[in-house]
Amino acid sequence: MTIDIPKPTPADKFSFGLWTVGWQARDPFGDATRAELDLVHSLEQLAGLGAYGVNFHDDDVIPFGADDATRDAIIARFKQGLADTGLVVTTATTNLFTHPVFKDGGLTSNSRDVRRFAIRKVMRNIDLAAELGARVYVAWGGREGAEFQGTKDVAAALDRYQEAFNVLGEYVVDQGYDLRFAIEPKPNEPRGDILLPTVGHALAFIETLDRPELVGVNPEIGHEEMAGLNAAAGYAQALWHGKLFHIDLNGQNGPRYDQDLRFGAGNVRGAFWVVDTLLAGGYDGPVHFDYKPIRPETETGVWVSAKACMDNYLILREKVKAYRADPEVQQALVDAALPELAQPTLADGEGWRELLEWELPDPEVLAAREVAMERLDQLALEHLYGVRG
Ligand SMILES: [Mn+2]
Repeated sequence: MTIDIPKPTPADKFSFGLWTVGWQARDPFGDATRAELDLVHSLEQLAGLGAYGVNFHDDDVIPFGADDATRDAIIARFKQGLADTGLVVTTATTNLFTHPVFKDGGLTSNSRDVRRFAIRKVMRNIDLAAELGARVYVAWGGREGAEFQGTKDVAAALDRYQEAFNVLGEYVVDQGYDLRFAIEPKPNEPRGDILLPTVGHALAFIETLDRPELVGVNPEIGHEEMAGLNAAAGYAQALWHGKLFHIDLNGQNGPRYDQDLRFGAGNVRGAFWVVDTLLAGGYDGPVHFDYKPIRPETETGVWVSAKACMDNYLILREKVKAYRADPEVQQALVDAALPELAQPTLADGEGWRELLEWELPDPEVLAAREVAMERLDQLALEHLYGVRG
């Protein structure tokens, strides 16, 4: 049985980090297995596959420390590449992790000079992001953390993190940029423990900022699963808070090193529920892939895997829609009391006093009620396995 996979369209808003396809596959144990990809070549390939946009770290485009003339020439070529391919810059971010200056973090380094240097680096790339039309500025603080508890005062580091987001928020407002920040949580790697390790930590932190409305989250499936969490549940809560500003889709097989597999590889069932959650929650931002083509592949595999990320999203989207449209599923949702969960627990005008007047039901009868949840979940699996459509 062959099912036609829909073709990507601009309305799908598929975007890729330039560092994803551009990863030369250097890892802690081995050298690069792939040559550096030319920036414009990457844009042409991604556009040819049906992508809508790209996301970049400053250093993906402009080498760290490049002089102004070099920088200007690269930016001009990048802009021409965007114009020629029709790709848009949806998102940008700052590399505060590769250069040894950031060996103990950027915005929360113990070194005050490093923190000041890091904020300046972010400000400079925010200017470029705004110039290129990015609407989201991702902040992944991979080096913001420690290996040993005693070497980082977490409370002081959070003070400095807060200070950094406050000054950067002020910068964006003062410059009149239409740009919002999205914090990307990760529990560990490259640091032993990273600050703001999960969506929940980040959401709580955001509410302490001067301009919480400017800051949301960018949950990555793999990062949540590294922490043993259900990524879809994190996306759902971020949506509930109105804080899902950006998404990083990829694949992971449980708590281990950050695999960054192509989207849909890894935890397939989890990927199905992430897509369902995004559709149900009305997420309308970039559908962004942050993955790494596996190290043994040549450039051929790079483009195969980039296409596969989009294909897998489109396949899962079809399956999720078929699941939600299936009359048996709709009945099973009723049988499992999902519509009842959507009802407020107290009626209009009721408070605790009225609740005290309510005649208590027999708890033994309630305890014995049918929940019909196995049936509902099996229907989802049958859609995912492809025996219903
Ligand atoms: Mn990752």
